[in-house]
Amino acid sequence: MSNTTVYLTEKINRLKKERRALVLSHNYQVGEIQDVADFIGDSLELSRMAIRTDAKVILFCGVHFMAETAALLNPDKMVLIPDLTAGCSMSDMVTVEKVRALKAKHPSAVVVCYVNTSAAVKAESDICCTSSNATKVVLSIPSDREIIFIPDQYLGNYVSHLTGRKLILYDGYCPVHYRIMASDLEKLKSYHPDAEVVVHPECTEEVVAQADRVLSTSGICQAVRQSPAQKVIVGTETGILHRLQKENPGKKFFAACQWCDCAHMKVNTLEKILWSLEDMKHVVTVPKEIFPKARQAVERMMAVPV
Ligand code: CIZ
Ligand code: SF4
Repeated sequence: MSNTTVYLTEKINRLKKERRALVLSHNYQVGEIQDVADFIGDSLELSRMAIRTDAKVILFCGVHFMAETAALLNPDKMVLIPDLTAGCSMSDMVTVEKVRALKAKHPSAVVVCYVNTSAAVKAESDICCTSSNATKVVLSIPSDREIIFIPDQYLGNYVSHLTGRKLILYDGYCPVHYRIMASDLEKLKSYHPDAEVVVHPECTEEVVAQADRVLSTSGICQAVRQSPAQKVIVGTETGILHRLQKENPGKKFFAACQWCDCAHMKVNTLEKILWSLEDMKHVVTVPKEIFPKARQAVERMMAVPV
């Protein structure tokens, strides 16, 4: 750990006590942010953590839609994000107008939105889902109903395949997971034939087809902990490797793609976390016109038994 990291970490730890703030880190954050956080997890786990805590200030180290989801579930708490520009390329691919156009084309369809959407898009949707519960959310919808699934075509395709439900898909995708090439994965598997292959469902069908397990980020962490495999090829954003290596020091991890870094996730830095706590910025709020409907979509998801 560099001197600067030690210095910033100490300052953050002191200030978070003073501010009585809870620091949450997504599995994709850089290692030093994960190390200073009170909890690491996926977006839903972190939002749930925010509900459970007595802390009145939540510093959400992740991207904007995640902090917005935490704000929707914690209206009485102050939710901060280190950098307001931390967006999500996939979430930007779907707008309110585009969802309305799809709904006009399929007026009786139920709209399922991936958590990677803005609160405004969630407000246009009936129920939200994450990569860990998408299958259960889709199966909770009566089988005679049409379903529009936005915005990730790859997650949608995978869920459609698992559930046998025909989904009306949207053409969104994650440009970071799209970088994982099936041909590279094939080569890596040939170098490490004894490795277990775990990938995220945002990957393309060709990559998913080569995986032993297809899981959300926290699903990957849990599966790796429980698996006897000593070598693991990981197909998702590379920030997760820090957590995997820390929790499983004896195991060897290989990134399915070395360039699988999300620029949005990586705009957060230790300095920005410190500045956030110093100045109590940047507050993430959801406009009151869309708040009730967006919250309803998230609450309906949380009511689906896991
Ligand atoms: O919900 C999350 O945190 C996302 C976007 C991915 C995952 O699999 O954890
Ligand atoms: Fe969005 Fe992809 Fe980055 Fe996740 S990894 S925040 S889906 S751009």
